Amino acid sequence: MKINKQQIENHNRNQLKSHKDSFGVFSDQLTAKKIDLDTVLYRLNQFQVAIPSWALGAGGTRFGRFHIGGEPGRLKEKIEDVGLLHALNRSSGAISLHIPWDIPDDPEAVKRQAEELDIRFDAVNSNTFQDQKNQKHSYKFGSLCHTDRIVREQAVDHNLDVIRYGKELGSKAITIWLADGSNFPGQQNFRKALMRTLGSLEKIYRELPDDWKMLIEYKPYEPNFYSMVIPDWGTSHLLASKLGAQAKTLVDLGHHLPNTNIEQIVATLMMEGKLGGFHFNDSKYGDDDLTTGCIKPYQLFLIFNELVYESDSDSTGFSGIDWMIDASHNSKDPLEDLLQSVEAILSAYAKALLVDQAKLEEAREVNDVTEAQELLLDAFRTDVRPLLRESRIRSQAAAEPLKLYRDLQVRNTLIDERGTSTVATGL
Ligand code: PSV
Ligand code: MN
Repeated sequence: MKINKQQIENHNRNQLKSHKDSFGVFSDQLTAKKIDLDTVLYRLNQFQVAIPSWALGAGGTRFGRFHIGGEPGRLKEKIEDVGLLHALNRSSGAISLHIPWDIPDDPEAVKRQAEELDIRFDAVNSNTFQDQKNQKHSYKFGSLCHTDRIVREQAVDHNLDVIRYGKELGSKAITIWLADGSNFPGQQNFRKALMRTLGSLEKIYRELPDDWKMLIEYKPYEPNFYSMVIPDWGTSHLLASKLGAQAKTLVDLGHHLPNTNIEQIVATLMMEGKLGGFHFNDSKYGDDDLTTGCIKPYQLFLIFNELVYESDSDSTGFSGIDWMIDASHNSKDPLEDLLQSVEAILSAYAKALLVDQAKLEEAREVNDVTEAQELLLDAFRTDVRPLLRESRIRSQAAAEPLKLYRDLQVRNTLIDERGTSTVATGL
């Protein structure tokens, strides 16, 4: 299925009257605050969030999976789905692939299809957290950290394959997330496991193309429950620093213990030039992979406030960060969920762009705690929906992507085209 220009234009025409009213009020607010509307719109328009290829189907838990119908069974269909999202919001112009779930059989054809839909390939992800069919050595006791050199070499080779696939498609980064760790005290020598991991990463890093990044993801627990070899940003940063300038830390919002101050981590990593990218999602308890911004929208805003602060004081600070979603869906249509996630991310970004950074700094310098807090709250409480709508209308996206998605009955069409029992590769 494809969404055409005419469908978008018809939809936007119908939204125009009510949009104009609300946007008028909004732009008056900006003028009063001396914020340049065009700059804000330009920055929103530039911002693209990559869609994870593994979040386009129904997510599974260890208790099962509920099929949604019309799932993309092949890479071609996954790209088609991202094309639908991008046509609706013009903010999802990238896809992040997971190997071996998404091995491109015909890279040239895949590239052509993506180009037609105006989609580029963001970071490619390796997978040494599962054993694949016909795989020689098991990752049951780890991959890059394994005690056995042969297993480590197999995992290194897999990562090199992933880089090769990524190069064929024009990706510029590899994301490495390791499930390596231990379930019981005494099981693993912490130092040796970390040093072996570093040794394996060095082998991969040596083969990294000059214009690529290596993104190192961390996670405190799961699937190992006593220790993870890369449990936190400090360990990721340590490895990235030892590896070199192309290695950076990837922050998955769900990979923190409850109440961790993620925005502070983001500020520190940016200060060091080591913030490589994000996996956006939200959570209540652990790595819940819920829709971005559905539980802690204020936290998301505070993260963007740090990002915007850094981008203002150093214009290079913002570029070079990979923005990706990493989510899972058990009870919602994944495409609807992804539209909601992108909207939440843009909303947090837009609000952060409204913060008066100069005044905030002044308040901080004189320790006016209340004023500093109010400046943030004022931006956070602003209804930016008219702004996001305006940005979409100007870039020929749908004023209300979710509404148009439903009006066009996209899911039903996909079910008609693909059937009810297709299963997307992924977890
Ligand atoms: C692990 O929980 C993770 O966040 C990593 O990014 C994986 O690649 C992804 O989820 C797989 O579902
Ligand atoms: Mn992740």
